[in-house]
Amino acid sequence: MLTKNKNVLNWIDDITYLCKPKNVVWIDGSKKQIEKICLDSVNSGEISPLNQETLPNCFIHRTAVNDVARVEDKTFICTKNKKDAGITNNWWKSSDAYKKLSSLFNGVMSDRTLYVIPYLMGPPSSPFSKVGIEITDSSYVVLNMNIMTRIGQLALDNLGDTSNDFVRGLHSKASIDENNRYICHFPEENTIWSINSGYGGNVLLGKKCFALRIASYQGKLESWMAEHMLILGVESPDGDITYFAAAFPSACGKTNLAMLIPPEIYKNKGYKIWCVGDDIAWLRKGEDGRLWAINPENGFFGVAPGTSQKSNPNALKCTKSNTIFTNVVHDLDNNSVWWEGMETPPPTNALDWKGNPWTSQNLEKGAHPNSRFTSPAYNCPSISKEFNNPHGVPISGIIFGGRRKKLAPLVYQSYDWNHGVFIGATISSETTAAATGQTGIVRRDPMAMIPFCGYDIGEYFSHWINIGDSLGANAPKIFHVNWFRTDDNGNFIWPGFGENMRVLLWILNRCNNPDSPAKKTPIGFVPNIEDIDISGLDISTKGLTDILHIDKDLWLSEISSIQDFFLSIGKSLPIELSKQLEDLKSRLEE
Ligand code: OXD
Ligand code: MN
Repeated sequence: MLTKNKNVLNWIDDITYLCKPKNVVWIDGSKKQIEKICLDSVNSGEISPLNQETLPNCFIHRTAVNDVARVEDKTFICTKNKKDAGITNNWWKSSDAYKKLSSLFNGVMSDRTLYVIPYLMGPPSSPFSKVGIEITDSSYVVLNMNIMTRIGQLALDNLGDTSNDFVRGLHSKASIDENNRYICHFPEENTIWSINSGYGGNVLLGKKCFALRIASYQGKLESWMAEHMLILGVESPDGDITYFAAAFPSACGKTNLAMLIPPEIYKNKGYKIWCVGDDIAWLRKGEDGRLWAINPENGFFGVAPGTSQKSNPNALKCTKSNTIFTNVVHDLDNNSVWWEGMETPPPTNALDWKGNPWTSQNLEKGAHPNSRFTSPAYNCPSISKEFNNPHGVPISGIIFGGRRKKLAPLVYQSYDWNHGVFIGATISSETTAAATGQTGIVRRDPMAMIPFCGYDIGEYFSHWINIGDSLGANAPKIFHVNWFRTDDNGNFIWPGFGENMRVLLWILNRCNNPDSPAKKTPIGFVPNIEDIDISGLDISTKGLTDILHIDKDLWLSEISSIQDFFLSIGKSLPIELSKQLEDLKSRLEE
């Protein structure tokens, strides 16, 4: 037995009674056990081994064709009262959800193994870290959780013999029936039930389900924050490292920024970028009064298409060993993988993500646009030395980002914390062709948390304001970036990728030296043209002037769109944010 903890054992007994598995396997986290589960998964066809010389310990998996992404319309926050879920979540009364899902889970594992996966989110013995236990009938989930979290005995040791503070996650693939697919969160009971999916975001319960939805609610109760943020450190030539956390809606290049490699001219001066995390940050006030952050995960669940030597060489390196690929192209000649956006030519003898013979002549894409790699954090060449530090890293700046063709300038800084909360609360992106049929629609995605905030979004904004109050003068500075401004022909003006380093350096200076240059504008502090180094770049001074320009008329029309969004939130919208909106309006009208 791995634990004496009665809270754990009684719960496992209850779930075993409900799901009636053929047998029960506790995951201890040992190499030997994982190797055996890998072998069993290969034998059952769940995964296939890739070329073990070029891609050691790498495997490929295909999900069901109807099961390739997070299902937001089937994702529920289940509470006693509707108002506690707020307007941005699907709500289900918790007693009704348990009733429906209990009938679906009843006997669902009768011909299967039930795996018990104890896991730890965060470094061992860290005040930030939390324990979860996931019960699943999927060996693919076991193998992915082994990469994404710290699993096994160490998690139970962190929990101890008496604590009841662990998240109870139950998952079954059942029959992958999309009509009975439900991803249910019960924040009031630290519980997650997920059924009829095998896709990562719905079934690796430590990630979005626990580390964001449940954790955001825990954070509100316990005075900390769970955010959809990357964490990176910028090392200056003198060896000082300044840390930032950054939130972007999907398809805005979060993993690319987290693993950025500085352009030659900065590398030669001695600048380095260290990656602490690419998706989730848990933040809390430290003993020194500053805001500290950890990455609760232990790996990357990255989108494969578009990951290339140009966009993200470090991510590409992450995928060279100990990686599970899901829904990518299987190159049969080399027994390796390929996806759209890779620089190497497409394979000529290959299977697409559905398992059908495929060549690049085919009209359909070979890899699913949401195909993924699951790679351990230690594979990342730029992983931070502080990755496992139980105290985390001190955050000097928070960066929000969106995708707007004309509105938001390349970068700007808020006047203060509450103004920064307003900027985060009103993050917006124009939809891309890849995401929906209709392009250019403006979507609000506050703090990039729309699909992930486990409670009422207005209360979540109040929580942000309260955290700022408690940090006072130690609060990180808050910025907004937009890499996506276009010229009159619709071409991106800013080169992006590694060159975003140039913007990070302005941000860095603003954090470390309050007198560093900036221009005060109605929307916040914006760099002067000469404050962003464009030497060696294919961008003119006019181009830079354009992307730093603030078009007052556009901003005034944005005000009414923000007003509509705020109205939709209802009574829980904090007064501080309505005040920020009024102040912005009057500054623009001045
Ligand atoms: C992710 C997401 O998978 O945000 O990280 O959807
Ligand atoms: Mn994400």
